[in-house]
Amino acid sequence: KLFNVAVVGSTGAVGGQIIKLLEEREFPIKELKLLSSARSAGKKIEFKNKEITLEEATSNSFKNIDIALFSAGGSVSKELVPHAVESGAICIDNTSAFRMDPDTPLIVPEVNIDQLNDHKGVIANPNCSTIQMVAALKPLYDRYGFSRIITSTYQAVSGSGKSAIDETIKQSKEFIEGKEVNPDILPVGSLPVKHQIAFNAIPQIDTFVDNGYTFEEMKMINETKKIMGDESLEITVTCVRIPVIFGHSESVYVELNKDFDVEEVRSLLSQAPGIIVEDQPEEQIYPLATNSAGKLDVFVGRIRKDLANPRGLNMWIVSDNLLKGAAWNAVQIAEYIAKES
Ligand code: 11C
Repeated sequence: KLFNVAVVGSTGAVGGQIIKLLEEREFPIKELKLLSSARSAGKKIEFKNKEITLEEATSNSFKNIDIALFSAGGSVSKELVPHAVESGAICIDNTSAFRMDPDTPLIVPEVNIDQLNDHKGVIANPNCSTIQMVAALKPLYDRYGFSRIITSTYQAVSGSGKSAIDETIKQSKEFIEGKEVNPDILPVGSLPVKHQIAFNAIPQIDTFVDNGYTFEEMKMINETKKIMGDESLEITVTCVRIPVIFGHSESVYVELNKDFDVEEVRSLLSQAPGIIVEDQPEEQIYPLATNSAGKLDVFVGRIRKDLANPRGLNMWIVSDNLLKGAAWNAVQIAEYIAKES
């Protein structure tokens, strides 16, 4: 069976990767509609050696569309997803607009693909930093159980879009040349205060909510509970932006409910879908953001026991935030939908 597919947000960092993956994975497409803002409409993008002209995304864009992949920001999704659903499309939404809606499954295929069909037209794709963490935690949850997770993230600027990548490179050059650095976008484009990202670490991703945590941290906490199907999980997170272009890194500490052996954890994770263990400290082998860029997997290393708590486990989890963290997870969901149709 072939599908009419629409991509909303075609010119964005994630949209571009979605289009590339649809082509590389030979997704069964009858017609591909590339949608964008009015500003980008009329531009052309190559797909399978043919040029497709971008059209402005409007409420009328979804007639005859079977699957629509959204990554144009939460407000666009809130406005257009209901129209796409009404037109009969299954929407895979990469924004935070519907993630916590009880009628919307929040899917990481390696963790909860069994919930795929519980949708009412919308399937949500989780936040990038959540996806890579739960993909690595799920095999441990099933084998040992756990209730306490403590995570610190080291997140790439591409998570904040193309303009944040450009800003990081521009600031780095200015800094090296001894010129004045004028931050313009990070940490949050819409807020008045900006901070230098070049040669820096910014402990703020997204806006603050009223409990002292950022929205990014709250997403990791709430989405993890929903995906793992365990509201009792105790999770605390600090999210930090660092001047890496692609690939989020995470230091994750988890207290397991049973005794464990480090070698057994390595073996369990090595066999888990979508996970690659890179963990040979004596050879200085561990996951690196630079090595994860362009790959679909989640990389896990630095697996070791807490010296104070024998049930405490530390790991370093890395993945390309635009791929498994966004475009690949979304296309993977689309592949499951296609397979089941
Ligand atoms: C970042 N995690 O790195 C964010 C980007 O909710 O899908 C993804 C935002 C989201 O800035």
